Amino acid sequence: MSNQDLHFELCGEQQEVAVIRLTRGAKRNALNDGLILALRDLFQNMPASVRAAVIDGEGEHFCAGLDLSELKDRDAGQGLHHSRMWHAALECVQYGPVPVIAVLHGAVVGGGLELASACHIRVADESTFYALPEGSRGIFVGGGGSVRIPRLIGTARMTDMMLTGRVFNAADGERIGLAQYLVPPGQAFDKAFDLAVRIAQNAPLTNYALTHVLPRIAEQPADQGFMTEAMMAAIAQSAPEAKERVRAFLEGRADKVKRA
Ligand code: 1HE
Repeated sequence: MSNQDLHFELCGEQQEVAVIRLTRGAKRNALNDGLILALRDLFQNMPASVRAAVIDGEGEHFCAGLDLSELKDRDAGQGLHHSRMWHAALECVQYGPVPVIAVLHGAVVGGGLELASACHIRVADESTFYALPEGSRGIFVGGGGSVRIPRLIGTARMTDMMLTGRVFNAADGERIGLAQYLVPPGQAFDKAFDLAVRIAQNAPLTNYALTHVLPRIAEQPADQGFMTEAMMAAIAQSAPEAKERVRAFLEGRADKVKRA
């Protein structure tokens, strides 16, 4: 992967955390085709040491969404394929090799919210604001937002955001489910990184179950979901690592659950 607008770094004691940063701050990290393809390539070629990833944006804003300067010359067929390209890339984020944490600050708008929605955890600082300006630009979401965002906040709220241009601030964003964590300004990266280090310590099969199997169970009718759950549970518990972790608890070598 080489793209001047995307920075990649391996961090953590065992290089287990990938830190990915959009570095197109001058354009508010607007996502052009090159950047979307670079994100796809990066998640398809993640080094084997990586157990969790963090996505951040340079400057005052996480991401201003689609690079609107590339929109103007496309016909309908090209638009269809362009949207499908975003789908393929964000699918690589959501169903990639590791859990991904988005570090949100400033604008998280349009395709920026679509990218954030493809991540598994969103940590926002108090400067964050969320919008879907597609409605006022005369276009529609095309990066999977109509599928993923209603699953986070409900169809009615997304409809409102697009029909009226409603902007949610950081506190309201956390309240309605756009972010799972809300922290003071400037602290989202550190919080996300700590979470990534923690997640990286889980059994890889458990993380796989959570990122690849749980969302599918959530889409299944209950009867099928129970069956998929039982099969995943059986696979997870049969791994030697699971047996060792359970033994460690029973022998007093593992942490208890502590009060929040
Ligand atoms: C851009 C983009 C962009 C900024 N495409 N160039 N997204 C939007 O409709 C959001 C459009 N952007 C904004 O509303 C604002 O830029 C922000 C609130 C994000 C930031 O405001 P601010 O005052 O900090 O920055 P700015 O002065 O508006 O922008 C700085 C530069 O970035 C400027 O370029 P310059 O050459 O004049 O310096 C802007 O033109 C440029 N810039 N945002 C291109 N989005 C898969 S479908 C998804 C569909 C969508 O995402 S639609 C929503 C698009």
